[in-house]
Amino acid sequence: MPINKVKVKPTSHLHLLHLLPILPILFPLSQSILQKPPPLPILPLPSAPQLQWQLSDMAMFLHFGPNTFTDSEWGTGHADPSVFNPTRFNATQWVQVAKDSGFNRVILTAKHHDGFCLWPSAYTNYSVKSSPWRNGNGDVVGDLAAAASKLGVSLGLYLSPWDRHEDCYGKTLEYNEFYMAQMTELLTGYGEIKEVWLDGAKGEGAKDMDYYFDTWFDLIHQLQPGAVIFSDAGPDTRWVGDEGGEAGFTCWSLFNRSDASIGGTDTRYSQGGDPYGHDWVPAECDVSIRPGWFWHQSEAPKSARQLLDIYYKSAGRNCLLLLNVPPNTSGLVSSEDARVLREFYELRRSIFSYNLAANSTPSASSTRGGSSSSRFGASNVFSEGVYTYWAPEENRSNWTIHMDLGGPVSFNVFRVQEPIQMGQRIIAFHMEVLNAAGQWKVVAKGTTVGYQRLLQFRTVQAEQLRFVVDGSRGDPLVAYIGVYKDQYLDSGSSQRFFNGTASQVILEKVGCKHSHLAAAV
Ligand code: FUL
Repeated sequence: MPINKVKVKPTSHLHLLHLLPILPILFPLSQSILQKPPPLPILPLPSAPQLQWQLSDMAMFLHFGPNTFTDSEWGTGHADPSVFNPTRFNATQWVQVAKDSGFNRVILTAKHHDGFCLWPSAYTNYSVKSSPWRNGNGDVVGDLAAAASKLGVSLGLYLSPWDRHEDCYGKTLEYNEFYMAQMTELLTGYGEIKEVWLDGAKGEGAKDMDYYFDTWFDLIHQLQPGAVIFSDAGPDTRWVGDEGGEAGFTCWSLFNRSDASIGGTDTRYSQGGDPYGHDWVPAECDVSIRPGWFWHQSEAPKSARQLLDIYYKSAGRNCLLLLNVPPNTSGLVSSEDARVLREFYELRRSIFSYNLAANSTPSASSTRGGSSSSRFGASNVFSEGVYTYWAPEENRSNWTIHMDLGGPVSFNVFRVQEPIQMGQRIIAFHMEVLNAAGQWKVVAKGTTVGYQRLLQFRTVQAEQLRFVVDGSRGDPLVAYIGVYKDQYLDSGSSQRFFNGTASQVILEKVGCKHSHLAAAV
């Protein structure tokens, strides 16, 4: 191919010399228009599926199977498949209820401990194909996958390791092959699966055997690279350690997987995570809307207010809230549950859709790249999402964001978020307001932030507020700050408001103030 040569007339550069004195006038900003790059992230960091999972905020758990019909929680594994016969089964209704109440992820018990499969597995007859439902031609997993995909909701599946039905349970090699074959059916036959839930429960006296967890994890990640794997010990999300939907007041996504085991949870370690952890394994808080995980005629759902309290203690403490809503014997989410979920949605909307600080102009103790830099400026804390954030100048010891609210504002909830894609950094913080006597008064103290921290307190009226970071693993970054009025917050005990944990204790435990742990770990 011919190359076009362009002839350049040789010129002397000497004639440009006369421009030298006016160069600063011609290009006055040549230095300052260069952007300061973002700071280095601090390890460990979330993977893309972990980030996507965390941004979901909540997921809906669906416990459904023979237990629904036998009024039990842990089926023996010997219930006759003929009991499974939901007369008005409609997976679209389940997903619609989830979507209408603000959930964009659902997780189904494809197989619970009783071993009954809600899809027609080729490896057992103990499944929907032996039931009278749709003459044995139904597939709950298939219907749910289709409904979720149609309504744009993500799907997760629970496949219980403990199987009380299958004869091969207890024979290590045989059962691991059987389990992985079932997992393969689920992860290759139903489109994209976003979460695989591995329950560590196993009843006393159950046959002894080894689960080949590492092999399972590799298989799952091979077949569904976008899925997170949940278990007591990760690898991608960890059980919070209780079934009340409550995370620790301090809750790190950092964790040492090698210090945890599946089926042998150390509740305190799981609830709080580990500021020195080398793995990113955020916590998931599972809780049921009703006393049981499966639907029982005699049980009623919690109130919307109770669900909101759970939300504060789970999604408000850097976790994902996994709320179980069990379909009933007709195969539908009960109307009482749907009503409570709708009220729960309205409560959240009425509180969180209006950030009462958003009209103020925030200023910060320092800004990365200088105070004129909007890239890392304090006003970023009002833009939704984690990808815009305030960053301070390096090596400062004061990290404060000040807000003039422009007039008296009453609020009783504080929300703060970190850009977790950059690592979890904040160890402790407080929020204070200027009182009528011109003194700063601490209203709320908190420890970890992570994806989202919500704090409740008695209503204060203030014109000015300050968010102060008291300790951090590195320069703290703040993605969002909001103050809200929760009209429904009754005047509970002080225990409820400050949650009983002094952030000073945490700082001492972690062993630093304004520390830069990152360098140390
Ligand atoms: C537990 C199980 O034993 C319960 O039945 C339920 O599935 C819950 C979510 O996890 O470990």
